[in-house]
Amino acid sequence: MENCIFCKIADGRIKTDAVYEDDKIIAFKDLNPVAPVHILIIPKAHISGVMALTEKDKTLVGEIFLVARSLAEQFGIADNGFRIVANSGENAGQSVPHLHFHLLGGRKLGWPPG
Ligand code: DGP
Repeated sequence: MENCIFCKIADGRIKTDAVYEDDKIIAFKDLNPVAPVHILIIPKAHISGVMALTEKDKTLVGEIFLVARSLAEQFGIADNGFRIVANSGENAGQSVPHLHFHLLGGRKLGWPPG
């Protein structure tokens, strides 16, 4: 996608310090962190959000969760707990229309979310 900010990060048009990368997935620190650990995990291919997922994405989503699990260990938040969040649509505050999963940890996270 020509003007998608996360596509630009995924294909290197915008430089980012990736904390994980393979041929299908990239993870990088959120620009506006809301927790001591706040990482975004995204598919490199453009998928606009959760509601655009199809059967063919089942393996990809599973792989994203395994990346999240691994990053939780790497960033030292596995033991105390963390949250994985995918905002979908306006009411959830999705601001970037490219599927992304927030990995949040390093502090007590309130529930329910605001
Ligand atoms: P959401 O509200 O779920 O759509 O979250 C989008 C997140 O993306 C938000 O926390 C800020 C982050 N973000 C937006 N643009 C950039 C960027 O260019 N670089 C990085 N690292 N994060 C970004």
